[in-house]
Parts: sequence; structure tokens; C-alpha cells
Amino acid sequence: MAMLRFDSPAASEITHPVVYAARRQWLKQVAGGAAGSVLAAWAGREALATEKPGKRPALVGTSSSVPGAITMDKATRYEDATSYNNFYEFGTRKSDPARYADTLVTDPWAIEIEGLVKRPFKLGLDDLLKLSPMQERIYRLRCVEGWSMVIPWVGYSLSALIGRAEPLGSAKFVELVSLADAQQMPGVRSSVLDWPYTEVLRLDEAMHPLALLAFGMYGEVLPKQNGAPVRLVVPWKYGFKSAKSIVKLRFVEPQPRSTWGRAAPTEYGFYANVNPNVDHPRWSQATERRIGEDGLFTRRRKTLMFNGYEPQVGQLYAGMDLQRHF
Ligand SMILES: Nc1nc2c(c(=O)[nH]1)N[C@H]1C(S)=C(S)[C@@H](COP(=O)(O)O)O[C@H]1N2
Ligand SMILES: [Mo]
Repeated sequence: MAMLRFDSPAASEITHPVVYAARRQWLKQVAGGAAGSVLAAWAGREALATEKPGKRPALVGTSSSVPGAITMDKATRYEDATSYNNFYEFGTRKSDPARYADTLVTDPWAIEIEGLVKRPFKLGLDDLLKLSPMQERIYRLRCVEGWSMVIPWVGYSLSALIGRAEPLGSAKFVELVSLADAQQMPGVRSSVLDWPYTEVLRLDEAMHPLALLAFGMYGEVLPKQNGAPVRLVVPWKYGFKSAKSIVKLRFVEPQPRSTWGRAAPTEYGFYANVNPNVDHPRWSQATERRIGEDGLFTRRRKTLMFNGYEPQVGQLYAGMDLQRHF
């Protein structure tokens, strides 16, 4: 496997080189029995999931050693992070997800792997939980609307699942597809967005260690309004890239559009990297309001390039015109 050739006739049969390393690491972990004993914590999670914080089953991970994975910013209050949400499947008001998401059934759950992969398959929640050791990461999340939060997530790098998926050498993008079930999700009955909610990452972005597949937050399983049982968190991109309640990963080429990209292509670009120098057509992105810091004299914070993760992810976009590729 050392000599990967993209011009060979069998190139489409070859595992993508950026994925190959992740797959090897995943195999090592499985072989070494490093899978965490998080399963017990998930017993009875469904029954507890709508109760108050502290009563939820724990989901703890060791602190992450991935560079940039821990910010020193003060974490947003749990009450704020779970009551001020965007999850249009449950309504367009910030208070809707906390109010209505209890109808979401998070168990049983599975993620389907399809598209340009060696062979399509499905992974159930129990297998997903064992795929890689859980880590705690404290990330800033910056919403395109101008507010931000700081959340201690629990999960592992998306690269672990991609390594397991074995995308072909021809795969260049990965689509992350959220559940769209009108029975469980009242918002899906409206046409406010083109369901299912879908987001897209370039494969090398998806393989970056900071891209997190999250199963928990604040040491507990994810509340439904935050995207239970499994969601994406891409901290250097605007919040809408971080798809919730994911049921499918599809490996593709050419570059597909995401749900927001289709809805308003001039407002929500493909990359959606946090960038204080590129305004949204209808408002500035130079500053942000940190949820929980509200008050008459609270100053807005300066938004940071790549949301403060430039040292870690800047090289992914080297030489790119970020005004054009916003
Ligand atoms: N499936 C789905 N995922 C979604 C959304 C959504 O409406 N549906 N909203 C996005 C937006 S705009 C933001 S800012 C974040 C908010 O995540 P949070 O509520 O956990 O803070 O989720 C993102 N993921
Ligand atoms: Mo957002």
C-alpha cells in the first residue's frame, strides 16, 4: 500500500490515502481491546433522556490529547446550551428543540455507510460506541447567526468512522445525513428546508482530528435537542455544518451541495469556515455574542479566524481564496 497511484486502472479500488492511516489506527485499537466500557452507561438511556441534567446516564471520556481540543474559555451553562438550539426538524424557534425533541427515538439507532466505499454497511449504536475510545473536548461553536457557545463534548474523531468505512480512492467528499422522520420530527412536515438535513465535508476536512463525532456533552449522553444520539461537531466552521442525529455517511464525487447551500447559495457557502473578514450578505461576521454573557454592558467578542482553530486547520485551505470559497 505504500505506493498509491491515482492513474492506475484500479485506482477506484484503492482506499483513499488519507483514510488508510486512520483505518490502521482503528484496527490497532480494536485488536488491542481499547474500546471503552461506555456501553453500561447507555443502558436505560432512553428512559432517562428527557430528565433534568445530572439524572442522565454518564458518558465520560478521557481528556483529549488532540492539539486544540481543549479551549480555556468558560463553558456555557448546561441550561443555556440545552434550551437555545437550532434543530429545524423540531421547529425554527430557538426554544422549539428543547420543547419538542422528546418525541425523537434514539434507540435503536444506526449509521449507514454508502456511496464510494469498498462495500456498504450499517453500524448500530452499540458498535458505534465501541469503535474508538471516548474523549472529552471543549470546543467553541460559532453559529452563522452571530452567537457562540463553549461546550464540553464527548466523542471521538470522525476519522475513526471514516477509517472503518474504507472509502475508495475516488471518494472526495463525505455527505452527513440527518434523520428526517415526520412522525418523530414535527418540523419535517413543513417545507422550511429540503429534508433530510445534509451537510458535506471535503474528505481531508472530515479526516482532520478536530472533526468530532459526538455522543455526549457535559459528561452525559447528548440531549435530544442537541442531536442525540450522535452528531457532528466541526469547531472551525459555522454551526450549521455540524449535522445532528446522523443516520448516514455517503462518500461521493463530485462535490454535492448541502441543505443550506441549496436553500441560499449566496448566503451559506460550501466551506462555511468561520471568518471575521467575510461578511454574510445580510450582516457582519466580525463579532459574536457568547450565550450566557448577555447584559446591558456586555461587549460582543471579536470573532476569530477559523473560530480560533487556525493553527490546527489553516493548512487545509492554504492558497485558497477565502473570499470566493466562503
Ligand atoms: N439536523 C440538523 N442539524 C443541525 C441543525 C438543524 O437544523 N438540523 N442546525 C445547525 C445549526 S444552524 C447550529 S448553530 C447547530 C446548533 O447546535 P446546538 O443546538 O447543539 O448548539 O446545529 C446544526 N445542526
Ligand atoms: Mo447556526
